[in-house]
Amino acid sequence: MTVFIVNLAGLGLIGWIVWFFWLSSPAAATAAVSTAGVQEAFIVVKGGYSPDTLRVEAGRPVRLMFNRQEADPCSEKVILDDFGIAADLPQDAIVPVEFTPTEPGDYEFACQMGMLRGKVIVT
Ligand SMILES: [Cu+2]
Repeated sequence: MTVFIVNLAGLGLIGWIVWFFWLSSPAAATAAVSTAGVQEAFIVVKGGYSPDTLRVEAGRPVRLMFNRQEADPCSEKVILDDFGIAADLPQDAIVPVEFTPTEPGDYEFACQMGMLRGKVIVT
């Protein structure tokens, strides 16, 4: 009986781990709208983008402020192909990247090698 309970607890734990790491997607951060009507979001670059998913509205300017907090050359550029943007991200600086999405959709941003990824969900 004890063995059975232990197995059940183990299965429950495995299920939780699978759910937590693979199935649950973190809620997308919604960009804050400034008084000038710009949708602003602050993104920390450190082994990835945090947050890595942003929700904005079409037809309004977006300003993503990238703050790279690492020396890893992997993340020294951020590319937004759909908007023709390639920005250098000096370490510890805050680099604003501005564009205005006109069409709803998912727009990816990534480092120059495509290893770090994030996306802007335009609705
Ligand atoms: Cu990279």
